[in-house]
Amino acid sequence: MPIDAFEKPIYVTRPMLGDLAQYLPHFEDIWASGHLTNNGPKHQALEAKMAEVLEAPNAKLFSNGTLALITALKALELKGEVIVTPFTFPATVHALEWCGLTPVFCDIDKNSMCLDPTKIEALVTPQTSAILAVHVYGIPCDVDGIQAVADKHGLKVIYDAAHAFKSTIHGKGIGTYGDMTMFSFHATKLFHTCEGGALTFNDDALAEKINLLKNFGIYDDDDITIAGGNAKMNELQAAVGLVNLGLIEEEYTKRRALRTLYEQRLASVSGVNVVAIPDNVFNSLQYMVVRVDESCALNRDSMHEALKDYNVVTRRYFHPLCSEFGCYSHLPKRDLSVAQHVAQEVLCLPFYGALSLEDAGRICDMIEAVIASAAKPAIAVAN
Ligand code: T4K
Repeated sequence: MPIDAFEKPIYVTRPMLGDLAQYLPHFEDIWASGHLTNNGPKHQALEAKMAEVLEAPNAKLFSNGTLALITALKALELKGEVIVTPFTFPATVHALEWCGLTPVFCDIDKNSMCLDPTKIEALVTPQTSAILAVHVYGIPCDVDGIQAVADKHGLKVIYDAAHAFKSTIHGKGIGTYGDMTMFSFHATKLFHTCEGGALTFNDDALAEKINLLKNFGIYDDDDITIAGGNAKMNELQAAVGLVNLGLIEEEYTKRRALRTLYEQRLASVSGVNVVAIPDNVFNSLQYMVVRVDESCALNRDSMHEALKDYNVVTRRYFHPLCSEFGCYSHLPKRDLSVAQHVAQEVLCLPFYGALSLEDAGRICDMIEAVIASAAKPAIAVAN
């Protein structure tokens, strides 16, 4: 039986939003106080809660994840070259460029899709100052393997955990690994503040420096001690965050049910493999990623296109690789064959709490239908 397309586009994600009434008391407080930004009471309340939620000794809020990452690189006073994954959103690599650092692309592990620690060492030079790794889709990097290489060569380790809100490894907050970790609270993230982000770190001595770096370096009325920028989260963002923190458990429950449905329905679809959550990990449930391999009757790009006919807008996060962008074409070409292969396979399916199980089931029907029509032998036309 033919399947009807959705009437309206079904996107890869939709922001988690509570009832407007839940946010209004916070907005009324802000209107009454006239305190809109610069470390106001909402900011302070969210920052204190964030350290608890992310299970990290220090958490600092930012206006977005990209500025948080740039601030981390500045705070650690990195120089020269930084070894980085090409399989990420451009912001990861752009942050290096904005700090005058040279990205050195390193290949990834075929299963975790994160930086492969066994490939890092060959890229270390006297100019290397750090490793910037991404817990892609909230799947943790091999943190022990990366730390071992970093310790051997005296390198800093920065993690981009934009997708890994509340993730843990062996029960330990993911933001406690390495020298500094960045989280994104963009509208497309499970926990969001419309735009926003955070840094977590263990070294208390960095806290004041981070505060200065995100507020022009203003030490007091008389002195600026550091050439800082402006990366502060404002009160409206923080208010949205305070409400949204109360909504995430329900969002997890809905996403878990969706994930189970996708896993069950796609288990029998040849060549479409749901990316598994590793053992001993609490996953952020940020994306519903499948890998479309060569045993599937149509390739990932064809599936992405064919689903559009049903009004299903999937995303090919993260294709093309950052190393293939024009702005990085001047960098030396390296062997990134695993990353190139992975970037051809991945597809993020619609995944958000407000998506009904029925609609997710229809999306699975559509995936089956587009594969079946691709697999049909061509009918010979008599002339
Ligand atoms: N590092 C990594 C590994 C990242 O993935 C990101 C961001 C960063 C660093 C930087 O963090 P931030 O500076 O952003 O905090 C989106 C997000 O804009 C971006 O934050 C995110 N990664 C990236 C993976 O996804 P786009 O260009 O794909 O977003 P867009 O506008 O196409 O949105 C996707 C879908 O979401 C839309 O089709 C519809 C829906 N949507 C989106 C927005 C913004 C809504 O329903 N409402 C909305 O308000 O980048």
